[in-house]
Amino acid sequence: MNLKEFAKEIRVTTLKQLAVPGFGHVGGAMSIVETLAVLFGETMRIDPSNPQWSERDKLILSKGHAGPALYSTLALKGYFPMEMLTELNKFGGRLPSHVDRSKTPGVDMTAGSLGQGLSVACGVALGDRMSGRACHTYCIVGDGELDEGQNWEAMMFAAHYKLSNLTLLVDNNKVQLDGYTDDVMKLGDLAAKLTAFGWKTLTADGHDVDAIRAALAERSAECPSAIILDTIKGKGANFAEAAVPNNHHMTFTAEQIEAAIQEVA
Ligand SMILES: Cc1ncc(C[n+]2csc(CCOP(=O)(O)OP(=O)(O)O)c2C)c(N)n1
Repeated sequence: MNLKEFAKEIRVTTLKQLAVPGFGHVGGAMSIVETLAVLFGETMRIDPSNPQWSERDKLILSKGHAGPALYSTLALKGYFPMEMLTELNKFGGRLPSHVDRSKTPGVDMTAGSLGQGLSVACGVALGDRMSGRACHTYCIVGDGELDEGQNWEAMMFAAHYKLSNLTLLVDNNKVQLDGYTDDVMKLGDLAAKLTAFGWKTLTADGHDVDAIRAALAERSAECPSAIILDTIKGKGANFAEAAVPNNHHMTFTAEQIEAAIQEVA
């Protein structure tokens, strides 16, 4: 699969999806597009026709508000029909604003209250190992989300249990809900901190599929690995990129979406 093309398709599909309600978490959805393209396009062992396959790799989208990007990816991979994407944020629909594993085929964790995903990912990875399953668990967190202390407990846990079947992907877009992460709570040298916690730590341009792929190839077989992805909040949606740092949740017009699609395509 051409991962650059797949990323473009995810981005355009996400913009079209968000156009239906006319509002949503465009910033944090756009910053993880290339990550999802690499994971679902080539890295993860999955079977879209069998989302509950016990031998599958799992994705824990801890920053659950980025659902629209994941929904586009899942639809494009055939987990559910493309027409279902019009259900985003609809009352009683199958694509809630924040991801819900009981509603959407292919979603592995219900999220929305930030900071919990890495703990769940640890449990899933340890459970797979104890059950003798050669599965890998991927967990995407936001940089702002790392303000939650539970993440750091999970980091210690993963290192202690040498969870080499766990990969943490940090969407380091430098912005959170109400401002720059550096202004709200500085993360400092995140790579050094993760390394000190016992992780193999890598960095990559989060909008370069080849760089993400190269970082994945460098992961450790002995301990958990983390990839800190340098990203831009709202990447590819020009109206959202222009609004940084106020692009966490936005309203937008059909014309803005159309112009952004033209720019991406
Ligand atoms: C426990 C908890 N506290 C606060 C919120 C409200 N909230 C939703 S998104 C967000 C910002 C998250 O920032 P980041 O993880 O950097 O996400 P991104 O910028 O990638 O969208 C906050 C504070 C929440 N969902 N859960």
